[in-house]
Amino acid sequence: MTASSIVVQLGQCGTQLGHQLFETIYEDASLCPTGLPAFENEDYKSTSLETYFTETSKAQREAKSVMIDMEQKVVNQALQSATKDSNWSYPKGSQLCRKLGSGNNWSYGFQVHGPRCETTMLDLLHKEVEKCDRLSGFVVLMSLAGGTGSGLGSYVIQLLKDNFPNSVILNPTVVPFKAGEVAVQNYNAVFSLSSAFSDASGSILLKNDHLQNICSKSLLIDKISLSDLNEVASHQLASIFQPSADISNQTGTTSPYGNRDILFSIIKSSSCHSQYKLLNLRCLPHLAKKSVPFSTFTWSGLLRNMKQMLITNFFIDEGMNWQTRLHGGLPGSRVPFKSISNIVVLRGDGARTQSWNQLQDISDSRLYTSWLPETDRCRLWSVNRSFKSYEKSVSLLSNDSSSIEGLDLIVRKAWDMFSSKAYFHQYTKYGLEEEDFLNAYIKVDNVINSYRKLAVS
Ligand SMILES: Nc1nc2c(ncn2[C@@H]2O[C@H](COP(=O)(O)OP(=O)(O)OP(=O)(O)O)[C@@H](O)[C@H]2O)c(=O)[nH]1
Ligand SMILES: [Mg+2]
Repeated sequence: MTASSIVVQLGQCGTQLGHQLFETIYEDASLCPTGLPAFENEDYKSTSLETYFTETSKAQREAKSVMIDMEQKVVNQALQSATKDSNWSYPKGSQLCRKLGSGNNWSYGFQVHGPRCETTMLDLLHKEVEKCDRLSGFVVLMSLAGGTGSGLGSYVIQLLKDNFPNSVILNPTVVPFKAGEVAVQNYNAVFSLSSAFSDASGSILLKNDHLQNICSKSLLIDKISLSDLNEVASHQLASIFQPSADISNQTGTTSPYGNRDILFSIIKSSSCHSQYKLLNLRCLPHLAKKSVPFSTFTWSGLLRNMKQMLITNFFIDEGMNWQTRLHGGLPGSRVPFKSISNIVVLRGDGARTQSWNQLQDISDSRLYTSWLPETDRCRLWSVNRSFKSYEKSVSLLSNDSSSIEGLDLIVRKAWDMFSSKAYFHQYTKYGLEEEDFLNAYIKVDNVINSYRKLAVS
């Protein structure tokens, strides 16, 4: 039986990104690609829709969603857009709004809105869970920088852990632009990361800087909007969330969509555990819509570029240093980090007949820490169905240390502010204490250091 995933959309960013994610999943599920047997396509469609949508008594689809923002505007926009433009809708009464946001203050979201909204939030979550015959877990979407998504989001993740202890909590979270729009974004990010490291099963970091780079360099968009960033992020998330089969140990003779408990499969195959829960997502190709019909790709070409993105720590296949090699590269072009695990997802014609030796070094033992058994390091998931309009695509979900420099910068900036007690009172006035700041720093720092040690393991 297919296990359901409930998407919890928090704050402006989580609400908007979640809306786009449902759109992307629904759109992809509804396509009828040529060259695929009709029964396989039907199976793909029903597996996808059963995971993320409930079928109503009128045979319509409702997103498995709980939407929480303390301001109404963005939630209303999402509800209206689903009514007007989509073939699916949100469940009635599965949204929670108040009159006032959290003013970009994690402390307000966590300490004030959290306890006030706890009963209602739990009610909404239980109601959605009761609709599922079998639950895989929760996808909690939010940004690290604001107040509601980050603060109330941390509170919700804690609630989920306490109330649904056997469910996966996957936390794709948007990392703010480095240049930053919000003075206190680094405080908020440290508190939310610390909470996610304690209570979530895994966090996928979606960096606004990377999303913007893809929009400008690969999709050739001139004036980039938040909705452009969300399209890229949703495309990437859906590329791992949509049905596929793990063919790591066989040659593809079993059910084409073996991963029927997708969140569990992601967490298990990423080898997430207490100090290692940071996941990075890369996807190829990203192309301007008008170029898609004129582009052809080979599996070996896509995998070669993906491998180079991995070892050069790039999130786009342009401007990489091709001198960086796993072995025998130029001096100074050493691969800078190690992975705990990688999931490679292939979608498109011939994907199920690809095998390990075509993975182009992504499974090379030099990329991995030595303490994890070889069989747990790299998984190959595939499906012979094109994804959205791409005839072939490759995604890579890595549990690796490639994000720690960026996180370290966030921690150092937050620490500098803390040392001079900048904006400190805005947090303490809602009940946080100096010790809470220190504990959050220590938690995030410990995780960064654990990943750093991988490089020498
Ligand atoms: N990718 C992406 N980033 C967004 C979006 N909306 C906001 N952000 C980013 O999220 C951060 C601000 O968080 P918001 O989600 O707006 O804040 P909030 O959770 O609503 O919290 P409050 O408004 O303080 O109550 C900034 O880093 C923005 O760049 C979005 O739709 N997509
Ligand atoms: Mg807001």
